[in-house]
Amino acid sequence: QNDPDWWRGAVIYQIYPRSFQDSNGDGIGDLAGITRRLPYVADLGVDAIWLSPFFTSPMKDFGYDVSDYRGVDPIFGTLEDFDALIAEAHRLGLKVMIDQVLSHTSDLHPWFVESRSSRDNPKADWYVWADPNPDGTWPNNWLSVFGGSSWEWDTRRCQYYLHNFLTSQPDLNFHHTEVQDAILADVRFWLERGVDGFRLDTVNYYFHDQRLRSNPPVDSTQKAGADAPEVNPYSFQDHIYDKNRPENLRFLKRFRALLNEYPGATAVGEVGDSGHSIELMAAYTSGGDKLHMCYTFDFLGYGYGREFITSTVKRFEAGSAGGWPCWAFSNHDVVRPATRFAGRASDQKRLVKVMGSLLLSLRGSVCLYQGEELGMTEAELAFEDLVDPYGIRFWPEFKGRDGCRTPMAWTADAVNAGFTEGKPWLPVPADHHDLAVDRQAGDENSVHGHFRKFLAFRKSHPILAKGDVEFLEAEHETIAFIRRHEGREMLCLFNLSSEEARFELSPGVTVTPVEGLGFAGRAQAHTIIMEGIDAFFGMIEP
Ligand code: TEU
Ligand code: CA
Repeated sequence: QNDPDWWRGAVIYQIYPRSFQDSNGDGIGDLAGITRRLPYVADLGVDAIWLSPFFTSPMKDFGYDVSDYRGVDPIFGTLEDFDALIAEAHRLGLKVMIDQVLSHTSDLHPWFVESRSSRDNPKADWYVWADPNPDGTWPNNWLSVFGGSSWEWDTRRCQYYLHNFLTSQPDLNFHHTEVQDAILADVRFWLERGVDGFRLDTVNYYFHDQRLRSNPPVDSTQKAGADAPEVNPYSFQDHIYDKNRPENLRFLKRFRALLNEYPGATAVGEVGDSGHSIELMAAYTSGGDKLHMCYTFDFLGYGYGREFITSTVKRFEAGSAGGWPCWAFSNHDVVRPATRFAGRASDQKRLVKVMGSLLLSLRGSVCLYQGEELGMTEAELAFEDLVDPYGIRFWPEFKGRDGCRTPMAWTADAVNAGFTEGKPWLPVPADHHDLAVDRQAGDENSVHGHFRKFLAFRKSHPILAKGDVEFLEAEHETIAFIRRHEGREMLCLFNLSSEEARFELSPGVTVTPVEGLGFAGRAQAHTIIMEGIDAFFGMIEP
């Protein structure tokens, strides 16, 4: 239980507090609701939870705009509720990781209020301020992820300030040592309260280029092909200057030194959109003196075919220099994988099981997002239902993030599927009732039953989390690899096509199939035969 290395290979269950469980009928999930549902999470067989932000916030970006890093927003409860949540999680054997949104604050954070009050106050340089160009225009061409220039004019200082996201999310100036000190003091506050680790929001955005050089336009021929339509002009720039600074490695060492004072405390960094995200993930996690783990958006987009997945993992393995990945297919920012991978196809459930097993078979740690274990689909919302400013801005080409943030479905026959007795902040889609926990739990063949079974399998086979990986040639859309750990070898095959697939074992190799995982893949002499959308796991005889 007190293994300081618990995070290596851990499965982390992400909870989006607004949408998990409402306890007081106001239609918004809260900490007390989460605490009530923790036995369900523990029963699933994950190692840790990661809570998306519950801190004091004007909620312009639903908590990713923090105005007090040490406070619990009254919508979600109190600090006492948080203490109770940690106590219950620990009683159930779950670690608790919390989100830290350090790259930017809310514009209502007292630091920013002070910083914008004049050009010479003590916090004048805590944010990134710049004079206009001589012709009055923006200091450079940097763009905000959420649309438009990343510079916003401030009428009091008569200067621009930097924001990589909403204008109400001003970017902190990490080049300033006092800023680093203040942030680390706030992080320590939560370590003292007993959290086991952090998810670091947009960890590659901490530092900006102090020379404020304009970004080069992206060479569109270099862009990964299989992605959503590029309606967001942000992706037409190669953001090599406005983030991803080498200074970050020094800061991450400071951050790690703080965590090292609390044995077992761990960090997973979110490497946000970047043309070099796998390389950054390797750089941030290598050497054992920076972050424990990172995840990128590589597997959170539309690419999921054989070539894409193998090449991404290989790229990390080749450049990782001892770093540790954390893989994810789902989170509160992207289209739910059941819909992304399978659309409304009839074999959606099979594909969700095969892809879930693939995710849990990759070397590294894993983040699962609430509802992923139910095969929850992306909610189809009307424009009137949207609340995400990102979705509202880019509608209709891009529908934003509300579709993956609708409430968790607990009870099929209850109003709002048991999430709230009030009016939910986002609607519960009618077809989610069928996916509710009470419909699936106890049924081995349900998506939930499969995840539960596979999580137990992974736990009893550390080879899956920790072993080395070697990819093998295979026909069509079969992903094939061998995992090796402490003298044992496991063959893992995933047929992502809807056609039957065969895999020939090398001469002299024999495998003992792993039974009971619910797949149809089987061994016939030297041939493994899989049905369409299927998998096979076998221990290789020494
Ligand atoms: O997301 C960072 C990130 O890269 C996102 O901009 C992502 O590309 C976008 O949501 C489109 O899918 C983190 C948080 O996960 C997100 O919820 C916040 O809005 C964002 O940071 C700003 O804090
Ligand atoms: Ca509530």
